[in-house]
Amino acid sequence: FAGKPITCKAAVARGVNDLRIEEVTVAPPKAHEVRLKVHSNALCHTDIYTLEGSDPEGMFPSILGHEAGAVVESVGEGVTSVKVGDKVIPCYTPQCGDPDCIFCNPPRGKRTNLCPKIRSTQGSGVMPDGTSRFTGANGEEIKHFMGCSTFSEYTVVADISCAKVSDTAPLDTCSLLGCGVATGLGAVWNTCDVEGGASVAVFGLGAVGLSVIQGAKMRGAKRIFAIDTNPDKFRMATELGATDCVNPKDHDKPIQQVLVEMTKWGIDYTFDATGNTDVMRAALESAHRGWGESCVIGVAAAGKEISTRPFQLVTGRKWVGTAFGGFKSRSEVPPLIDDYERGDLKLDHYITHRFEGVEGTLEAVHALHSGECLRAVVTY
Ligand code: NAD
Ligand code: AHE
Ligand code: ZN
Ligand code: ZN
Repeated sequence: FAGKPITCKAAVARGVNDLRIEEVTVAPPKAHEVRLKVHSNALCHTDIYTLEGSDPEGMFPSILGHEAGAVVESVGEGVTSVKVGDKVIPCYTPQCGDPDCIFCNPPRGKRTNLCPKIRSTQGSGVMPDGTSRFTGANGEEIKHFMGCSTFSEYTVVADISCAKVSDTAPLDTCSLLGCGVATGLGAVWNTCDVEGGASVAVFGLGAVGLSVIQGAKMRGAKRIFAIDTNPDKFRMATELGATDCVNPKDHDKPIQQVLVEMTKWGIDYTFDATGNTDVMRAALESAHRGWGESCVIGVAAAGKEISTRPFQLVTGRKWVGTAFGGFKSRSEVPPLIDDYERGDLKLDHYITHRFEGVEGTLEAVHALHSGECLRAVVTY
């Protein structure tokens, strides 16, 4: 197929909550682009958030999906970082590595993964040259999403978005590291750099929140609070290392008051993994007087804003946030799958549901809505 368009199946988001399995045509990759055969896709809450119409950058028709394991089918001119047959994780946060990119290079770029090289076109649903590689059955343009669009048997991404992994890496497990699980681990390890002995609280126990717990336990955090309104999430949280499970519905006081009373002065590091702005406030206000740090991971719906009394910051709390857990995608994600292959990083417990074929994407959406699902992996 190299150099020629490919017709394949994709789950196309036609409008709010309107996901349809359709035939699409995927054009060959242009310069510095890579066409991928998607092997497995895990569903992240952010895909649902966009499908539900909550994303200010959301567009229809588009091909969503951004947690995947894939194989390089063909490459465009000038691509040297990957070759046909390589296994890759498409990453919505690219890493251009250009010598003049102040985000990719030291001194200050050492502290961030927010390479802006293709961010504006990515947010507009097109490739860096301003056009789409997807065409629908009626010849209409279909937009890309988050630089990945992995709800499709084939997709085209920028070469700087492809993290090449080992030839032995299992592509279904790789999908988890394309977003949610890498984000939770990185929020703890990179963004907050949690130290051994610290106390940690996580609000929201989906795959993102649970990977915060896993990362905190691996760092040697002593007390780990797991907070969710769905008590079914507490079993896995405890298995991963949570010491205290708290359901806000069991209390008639604000949850931040409950947590501060349990600890006297609050918790060293708190994380929001719900996307609810009231919960973000509760997480900040549960942080320790004098030094507590609260990290926003959750993505809030369009128009939502966060607030607190400035006194909360005056008295030493910090409010921070993370994108993709601060991981520089191409250099720092592949070692995570190496850790998995060596048995040093457990990941299998996040896959609670499996479906076959692009059609399985519809079932995956139902599963994530059900509250019983951490990650539903669809293998094409
Ligand atoms: P999920 O839907 O699987 O999990 C969310 C959890 O939050 C559920 O267990 C739910 O019961 C719980 N919850 C909902 N309301 C709550 C409340 N008021 N109090 C306590 N718990 C509550 O979602 P996920 O895939 O784990 O993603 C979590 C969030 O992180 C989403 O907002 C997603 O968009 C975002 N996200 C951000 C990044 C990033 O880089 N910043 C990356 C991945 C996901
Ligand atoms: N499009 C939204 C913002 C969405 C958002 O914040 N996305 C997270 C990743 S969620 C992954 O599941 C993120 O990392 N954002 C950084 C970026 O550059 O997009 C909006 O508000 O417009
Ligand atoms: Zn860069
Ligand atoms: Zn995601």
